[in-house]
Amino acid sequence: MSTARPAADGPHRSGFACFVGRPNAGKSTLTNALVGTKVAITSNRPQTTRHTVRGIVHRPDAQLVLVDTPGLHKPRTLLGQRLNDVVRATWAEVDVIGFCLPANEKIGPGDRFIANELAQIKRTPKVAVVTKTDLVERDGLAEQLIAVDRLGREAGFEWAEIVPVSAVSGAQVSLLADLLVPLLPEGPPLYPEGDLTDEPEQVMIAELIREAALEGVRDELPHSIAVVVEEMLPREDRPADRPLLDIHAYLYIERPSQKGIVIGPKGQRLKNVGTTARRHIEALLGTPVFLDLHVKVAKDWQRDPKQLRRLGF
Ligand SMILES: Nc1nc2c(ncn2[C@@H]2O[C@H](COP(=O)(O)OP(=O)(O)OP(=O)(O)O)[C@@H](O)[C@H]2O)c(=O)[nH]1
Ligand SMILES: [Mg+2]
Repeated sequence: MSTARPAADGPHRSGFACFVGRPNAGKSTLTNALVGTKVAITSNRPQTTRHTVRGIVHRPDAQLVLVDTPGLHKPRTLLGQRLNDVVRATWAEVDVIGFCLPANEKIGPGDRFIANELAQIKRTPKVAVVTKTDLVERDGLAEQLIAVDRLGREAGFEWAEIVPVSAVSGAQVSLLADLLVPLLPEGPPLYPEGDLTDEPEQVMIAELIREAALEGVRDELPHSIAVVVEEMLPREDRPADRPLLDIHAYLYIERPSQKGIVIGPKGQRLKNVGTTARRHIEALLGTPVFLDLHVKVAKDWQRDPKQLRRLGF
């Protein structure tokens, strides 16, 4: 089940590995753990990731580009369909597919559906990544590894590897990178040294705001939230040693009734979202930020092609 680490003087390898799996399987958390920094937002709400996010792992022997994808699910809206299309387009293009399956959840129809789809992509090696191993006992993990092995065989393919990992404890995370690298083609680095992602700054900022807004909201609301950064401008009349960046962003929801929930009593919730997001944005940019956040209704945007386009889907 394991491939030896290539010799340090072996060929340099570079390429793309995508993580796929059901919503909430731990794909983005694992991407961040491998890259060593937060490139993708995460939450305990399903369908957090809404576009592919590339995270880059630099090693002396290889450059491994991880492509985090939205969770594959039964679509209920046009947005859901678009997200699934993005996942399918991605796995057709990468060098390796990492199928993430949580150690603490029984394999279900959603997983079998994905496995059967993956079986169609014949040439691409498939690695089963059993995530969240910190949440299960040894016996439970052993059972899950056997079930995952069977899942592959029933779908008609052999896993190139089956790797249990915990992105939270860090267990086996670097082993996973060691196992993915030999599956990449030989080649020079694809991204400049030091680049950890190719996400535009504006997109990362919008994502950090959305992540803060997802915290603590319930039911369907997480799906209804979209964030767009409208403007980023250095504040004028500031001394060079005390810069301030003004960021104006809109938080979109789908119905007027959701406004009150997002804003909270006396605006307290929105204020907290702003404070949390600002701290993360300042850490990302390394500069003080004034975050101006407005809530707007974009009626039923998840089902409306025109609005989806405007929101970048
Ligand atoms: N205990 C534990 N929790 C984890 C681990 N990895 C992820 N989680 C949690 O699982 C939840 C989902 O994680 P995400 O990384 O956002 O999952 P995802 O697969 O990217 O989800 P979508 O983007 O919605 O498809 C979050 O609450 C994470 O903190 C892990 O290794 N251990
Ligand atoms: Mg995700």
